[in-house]
Amino acid sequence: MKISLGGLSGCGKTSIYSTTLGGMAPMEVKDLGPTVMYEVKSHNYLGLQISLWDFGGQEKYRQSYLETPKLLANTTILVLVLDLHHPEDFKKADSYFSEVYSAIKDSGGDPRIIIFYHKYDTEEYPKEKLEENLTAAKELPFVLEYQPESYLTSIYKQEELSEAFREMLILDFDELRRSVENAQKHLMKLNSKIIVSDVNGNVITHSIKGFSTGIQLREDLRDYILASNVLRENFLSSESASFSALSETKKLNLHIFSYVLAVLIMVDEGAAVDPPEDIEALLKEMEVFAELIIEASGEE
Ligand SMILES: Nc1nc2c(ncn2[C@@H]2O[C@H](COP(=O)(O)OP(=O)(O)OP(=O)(O)O)[C@@H](O)[C@H]2O)c(=O)[nH]1
Ligand SMILES: [Mg+2]
Repeated sequence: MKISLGGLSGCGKTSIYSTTLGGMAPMEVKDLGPTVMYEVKSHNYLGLQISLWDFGGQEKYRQSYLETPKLLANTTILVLVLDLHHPEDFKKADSYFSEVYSAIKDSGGDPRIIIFYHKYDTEEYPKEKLEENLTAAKELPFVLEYQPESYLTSIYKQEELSEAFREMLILDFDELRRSVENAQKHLMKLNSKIIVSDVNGNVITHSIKGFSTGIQLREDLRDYILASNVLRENFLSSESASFSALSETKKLNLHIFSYVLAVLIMVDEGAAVDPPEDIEALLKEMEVFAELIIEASGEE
């Protein structure tokens, strides 16, 4: 799956990548330089092989890759980023969006188009103006013509940004999407702190308030999953396995399903305990989810 990120220079593409799949904090991306030509990053998310192409937005680079159509060819999802803090550039962005899309179409591609109305935050920007710009953005000729799926994004709203990213990645996989929705429904009913991730530590959904570190799981938890997964492979030689860690005040249960999916359940001492049958129902559902993930990565 090839995702191409396009937009004018400074609109925030590299920042979006860096704070989601790249695992960086928003404060760390303040001084990024402009991207030279383009950069390609590879990721495995839910068993899907994703290559993310971040196309530099400076004029000299835009011209040069638009004249080299094979760079944009085979794009599955075209993510166009529009900077809501710079309405004076909307017209220019609009023509660029059309050019990029046409270049992909001309090379035989038929990508899904997604627009990120970006910098949807009032960091150094007045609220009224932001809303006014958003209204104007939705009237741009490219948007009216193609009516793309859209998200309001900001690197300072990590939870929403990750959610948008996650949703986008599985938009074309109906069964995976349904499984994620089912997991979310279960999580809403449970008291335990639960994180569903893939075994690489990409968070799929969770029920922990204030937990928002982009798409990647916190490093210590990721290490725990990786270590347990190695145990599963080396000692248990089974597709699925469960692990527990216990301290005086905390209990951590990890369930790994079919190599690919991890469910972490954390219970603090004194917290309300969930009925075992409800946890069991979630785990059953996730077992099916894991099988669907394997099927989907085979179809890719
Ligand atoms: N307020 C605000 N600033 C942002 C946001 N995202 C990015 N920025 C800032 O925008 C500036 C430019 O970001 P980049 O990610 O380098 O922009 P780019 O689209 O990759 O630019 P090129 O590589 O030249 O195409 C940086 O100073 C970021 O800190 C956001 O959501 N809100
Ligand atoms: Mg960049």
